[in-house]
Amino acid sequence: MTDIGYEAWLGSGRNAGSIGSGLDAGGGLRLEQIAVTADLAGCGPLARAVEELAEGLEALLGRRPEVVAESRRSGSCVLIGTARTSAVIDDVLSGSSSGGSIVGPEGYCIRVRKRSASQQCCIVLAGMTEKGVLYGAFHLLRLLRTGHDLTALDVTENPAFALRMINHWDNMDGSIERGYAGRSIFFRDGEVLAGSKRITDYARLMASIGINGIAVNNVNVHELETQLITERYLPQVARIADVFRSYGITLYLSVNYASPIQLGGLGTADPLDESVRSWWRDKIADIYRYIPDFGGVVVKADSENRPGPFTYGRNHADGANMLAEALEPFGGLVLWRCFVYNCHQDWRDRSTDRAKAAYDHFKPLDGRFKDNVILQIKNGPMDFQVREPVSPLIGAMEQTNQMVEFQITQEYTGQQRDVCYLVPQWKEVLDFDTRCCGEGSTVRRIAAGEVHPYKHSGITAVSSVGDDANWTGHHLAAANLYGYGRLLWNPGLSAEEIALEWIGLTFGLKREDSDAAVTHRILLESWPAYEQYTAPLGVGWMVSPHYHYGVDVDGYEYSKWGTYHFADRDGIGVDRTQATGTGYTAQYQPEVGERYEHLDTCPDELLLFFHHVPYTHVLKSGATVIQHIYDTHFAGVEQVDKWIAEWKQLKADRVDADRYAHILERLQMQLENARQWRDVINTYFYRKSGIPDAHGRVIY
Ligand code: GCV
Repeated sequence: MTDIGYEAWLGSGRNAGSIGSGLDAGGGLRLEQIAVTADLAGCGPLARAVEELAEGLEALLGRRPEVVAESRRSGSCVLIGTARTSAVIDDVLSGSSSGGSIVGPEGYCIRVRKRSASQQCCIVLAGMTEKGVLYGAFHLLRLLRTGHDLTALDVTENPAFALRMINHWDNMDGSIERGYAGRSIFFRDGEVLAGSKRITDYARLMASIGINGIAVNNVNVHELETQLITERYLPQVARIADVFRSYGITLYLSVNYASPIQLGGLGTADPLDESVRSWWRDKIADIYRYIPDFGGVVVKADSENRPGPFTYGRNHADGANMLAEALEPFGGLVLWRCFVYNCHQDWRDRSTDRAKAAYDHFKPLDGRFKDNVILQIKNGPMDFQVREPVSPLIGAMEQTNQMVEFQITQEYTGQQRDVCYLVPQWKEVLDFDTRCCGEGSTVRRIAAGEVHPYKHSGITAVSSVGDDANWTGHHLAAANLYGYGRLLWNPGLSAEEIALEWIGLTFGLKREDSDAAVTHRILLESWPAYEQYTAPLGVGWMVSPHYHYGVDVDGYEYSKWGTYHFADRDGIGVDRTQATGTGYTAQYQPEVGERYEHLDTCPDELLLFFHHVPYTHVLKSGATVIQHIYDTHFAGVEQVDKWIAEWKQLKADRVDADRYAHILERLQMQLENARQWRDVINTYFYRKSGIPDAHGRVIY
């Protein structure tokens, strides 16, 4: 098997020789040494930073820089260190040349300093902590690999969000729920793969994009995984935590709410029962004996048949607080998921609306959760559809910590067979103004803890990684993983810029290269295209049940999952208005809810999420709903066809043969998928409505 793609965006770049401008291009930056202000006895993030720089510079310059103590530096070097270990470092940290920038605990500065005596230039990389230095090292290497001019470097960076997490949905038999890139890198045949090099390489990849917390097991905690918090498995889990720690990453575990029964032999998991509370206190103390910096637990309770406090007539605050109390002495967190809804709904019942469930369950509990609980809220009210409105629960709780959950794994967006670059979708969510504290209360500011005084906040996402050689199955799907981390560090970056960075780092292509332009276009056009050939106007859920890849218009229509489109011969969509529907729009702030409530102000792309309309309803675009369905489905397929033609035009020597062929093959698969969607959807709605396509195209 080829290992092309294993290095992902950390490969030295095929054009490494031609990049790294500013290196000895008259600027005196020959970087012969890496000078360190502390001794490197440990194997923490500082040691990792030195290792990265040494290897990265060697790959770029063709010679390995010597690693020396600061006192022994001479000539041109990279000087690295943390606060209070050197006067030069402190000077750099105390302010940028423009003055006044503040470096936070995970932040760093990178500046060029000339040593007056020798006129030699040094790059000074200073972090408040070792983690900051490691992030800075990856930043510096990124600049070098993408050919930035370093002669006037003046960088001050801090991450936008405090918690920047990944959730794996990995099971101990090695399978991954909603995984599309092979098997688990953490577990196999009931064992923990402690000591695997792959885990170290993964931690490195994640650190390079600023991820600082990873939950390694599935939120659906089955029988065997329940035992991960026992003496049987904790020693191995602790070894993974050791690797993570050296890359500045904290380990979290998903736990089974019913553990006191399943592991402790108690007759109950009632959160108010003293024996249950005491069991959890002991159990959490055990975990910390093995993993002193354990991050905390992720909990899916009373959700999709998982156990939870409802069984005992208690609420989610009771359940979460019980765990929080046990974790509090150690500084641990409870990441409590809000994906709670009735998954046994009767499709005949038109009054229950799944979209309303999370808000209805959690909003009334605001202020009743302990300080170390964070509610983990999916970005939309349903479930990671290609298009959904932002969840009205985000920002709606002033006194309860919140974090947003995205999905990198492409469960509903092509399953890493179809290309679908999700950074533009995530940016739309982050830029959405909830109005919860007046204008400017964006999701981004809420998740950064700037709108409400949250003690903890941030963003997490479901991982797309498996043991496929290239980590993500589709080579182009790695752009989502990279983009997720970059966006969490700096949500001000554009989706375009992130894609360009990724292409440059992954393929060694420069931005002005026409092959980079083709790849860039495909990425940027892919989310809109996926939306075009799948579910129109925000309606969602026309996917094959359970698998969620491929079209099945009525697959979920008469099911228990609460996911309906209500198409009949006259029209389609879900009436979620207050006036005549489920009243979901009332969960938003009035300015937002009003916009969705009325047909004339509801944006086209979410029309069918909020309204049931006739096929002849005229959209703001001027097209009728039925014509829009036909047009977008034809356009989506044409788009994929066009990518294939463009991909075939790439210059043979630019993207290597393996990746070239792999991507072409996946695009061809995508074309088949898109055609199937187009023909099934168009035919279905033509047969339902009896209205022909205005352009007379083939519909069956
Ligand atoms: C881990 C959806 C997915 C499930 C997933 C669930 C969740 O329903 O299809 O596989 O379970 O979301 O987020 O808990």
